Amino acid sequence: MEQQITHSQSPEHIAQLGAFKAEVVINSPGRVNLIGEHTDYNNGFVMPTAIDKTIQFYLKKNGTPSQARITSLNYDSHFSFDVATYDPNGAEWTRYIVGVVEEIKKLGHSLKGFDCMMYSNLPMGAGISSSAALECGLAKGINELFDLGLTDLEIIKLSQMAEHNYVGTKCGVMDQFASVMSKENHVIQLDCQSLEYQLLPFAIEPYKLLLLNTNVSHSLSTSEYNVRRAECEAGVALLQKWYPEIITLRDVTLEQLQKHKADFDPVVYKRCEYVLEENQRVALAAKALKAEDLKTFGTLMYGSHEGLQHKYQVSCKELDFLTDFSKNYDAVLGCRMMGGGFGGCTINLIHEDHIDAYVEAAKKAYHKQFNIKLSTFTAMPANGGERIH
Ligand code: GAF
Repeated sequence: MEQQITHSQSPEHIAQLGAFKAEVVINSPGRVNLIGEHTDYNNGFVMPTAIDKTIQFYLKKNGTPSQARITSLNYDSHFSFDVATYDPNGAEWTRYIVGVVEEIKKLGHSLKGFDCMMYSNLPMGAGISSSAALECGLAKGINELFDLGLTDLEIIKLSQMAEHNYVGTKCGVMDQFASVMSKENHVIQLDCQSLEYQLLPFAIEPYKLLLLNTNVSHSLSTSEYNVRRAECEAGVALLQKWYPEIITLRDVTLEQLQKHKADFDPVVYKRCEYVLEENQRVALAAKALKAEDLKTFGTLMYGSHEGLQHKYQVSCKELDFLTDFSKNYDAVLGCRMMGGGFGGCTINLIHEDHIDAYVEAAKKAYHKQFNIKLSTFTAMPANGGERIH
């Protein structure tokens, strides 16, 4: 049987949450991305959706002028801070929280004291964006609790800025957008430049999305992420010599890039080439999805992985192993690494009748190769963050 990652909601947790008497409860999801990786911060195209793995936030005002008390039930950790003053010295997970509060304050809102309990069934570090679920869920919860009137777009952008300014990852907008704007049974085709989007119906029966979690998270992920972003910006700066109108890689054609190949540092060149090709793959994938041509869609997923592995170089041996492994199975139409890279999950487009046998074989092979346990779960498109109480 496929291994399910479940809420480990113990009777004590349920009792604690009952006694807490939340005024506001928010369900905030993680996301998958079908295709369009590392394109968002280059103003390109992506195709994510929220999934049914979430962080739940239970919030209430606590009557203090400015004391925030946060509890993570999963980790049994507590953390308090003063919402009126900024202290940069917190543990990493607390920086997402303080960052969201600071970014809300920058929009001119002043907050009072509140208590917040969090409960998650979203695996951390698996590349399914527990960080966006955390930022956006908290922002939405504070918005509802204090009736701030923030729009969805403000929640998305302030959450992204919390990650830039208080965590240090210069992420794009994809994860926050998916966590807030997704709709059940649809994927989002998002233009990260204009933030215009289409909800594409996602009827892929008898296929399913299967995530294989490598359970590795290599320490390079944040530093290399920012390096990739800088490499893309270096490519743009060079191209501006000939094309001053260019602002991001979104404005560049493959022909323009190829014409100046000799002037490029070879590493920067292949980064830029990957991004332009990946944008094209997203457009082709949207077309294939609309035509219910899942075979083509799957081939594009493999193309995306190939680019991420060789040109963008954000994959790792565990992700490459699982992607190569999938190629031996006709039931898998496509597979690729997902998210920032250097660990986390592969996303697989697989025939539902073959999931159990495939998972068993993949677990065995993965364990034999790396001596690491593979965890797996299916994920289908779900709604973005919602107030459920
Ligand atoms: C991470 C980032 F947060 C996203 O913005 C995106 O760039 C992704 O990596 C790669 O596509 O999830």
